[in-house]
Amino acid sequence: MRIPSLLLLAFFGGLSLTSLGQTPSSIEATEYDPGGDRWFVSNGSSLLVTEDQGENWSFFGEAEASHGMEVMNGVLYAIGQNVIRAYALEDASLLGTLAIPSVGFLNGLGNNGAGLLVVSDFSGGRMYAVNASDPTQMTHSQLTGNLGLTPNGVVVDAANNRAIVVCWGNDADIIAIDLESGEVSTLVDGTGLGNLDGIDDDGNGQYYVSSWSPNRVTRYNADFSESETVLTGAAGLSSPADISYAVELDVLGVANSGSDVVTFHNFGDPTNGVEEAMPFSAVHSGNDMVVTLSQGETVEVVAYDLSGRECLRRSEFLPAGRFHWSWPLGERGGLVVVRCSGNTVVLR
Ligand SMILES: [Ca+2]
Ligand SMILES: [Ca+2]
Repeated sequence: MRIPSLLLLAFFGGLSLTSLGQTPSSIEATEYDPGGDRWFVSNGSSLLVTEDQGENWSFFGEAEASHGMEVMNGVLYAIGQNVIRAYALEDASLLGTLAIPSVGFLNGLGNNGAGLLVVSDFSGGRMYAVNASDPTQMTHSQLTGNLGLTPNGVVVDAANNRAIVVCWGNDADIIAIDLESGEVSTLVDGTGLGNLDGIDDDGNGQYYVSSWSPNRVTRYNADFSESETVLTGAAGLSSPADISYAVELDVLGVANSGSDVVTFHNFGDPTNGVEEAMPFSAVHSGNDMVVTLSQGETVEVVAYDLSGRECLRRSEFLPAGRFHWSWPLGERGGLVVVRCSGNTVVLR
């Protein structure tokens, strides 16, 4: 029986990974795992995980990360002192490693959701593509020559087949690299910000960028023509390094390298998570999803697979009553988000 054995594995895997009371140190990057609704943080020579947004941290097996991390297709990819390692999300086992020759300082990591990683060499000034379609046999290719810049955080804009990279230094730039041609273009020629570190997208066409000078997170629109400050030191930022936006929760996680604290910032509907007086309920029951409405409402259902990619979105008006829908993810893992009247329920 496939499902019970997987459940047992997840259960005992979870037990064996739990050791209480770890305190993050030497942190640089955080990454959201939508399938497990948990966050990872790079911890120098180890890798910690939290299921309660930082109240409790435990070791993620023997995994290690010093810099960028990405979750893609059931795998956590992590940079640890210039080596890229692939870990199975289900049990933290090491699936494969990749050491790219002659690099200076691998720092930021992005993914396209379809087997491709993009990594920055901060001191070498170069960008590399990593074919991770088989995490046990990762291969690399050089995407650019020396940019004459200090590339740091990376996010892949899969729809436009490009990597977007934020750079270190004064009045730092934001650039884009075409993933087919390697052609480099400048999206923001001087942000007015110093020492950009992390970048991620919100799944809705906006980009969040962290900077150290000043301590800030800035939100850009899709073509980087407009920006606004959304977080400052007052929100707990301290040398904010790599960041991760959980599109399922509308929460931004920030690894603050100055304080060794991961901070979490809600950019969603402020009524999210309020369970009192909810006009509807949604539960996952066997092969079905059961939605119960006390009055006629528009219900939106969005399903995400284990890598966080949206694989279904539907929205329709339903009258009061109880409705059985087939479970949108079938046999696959992931999350289903049900929204109704400003309330959100997350099912898995
Ligand atoms: Ca990243
Ligand atoms: Ca970084």
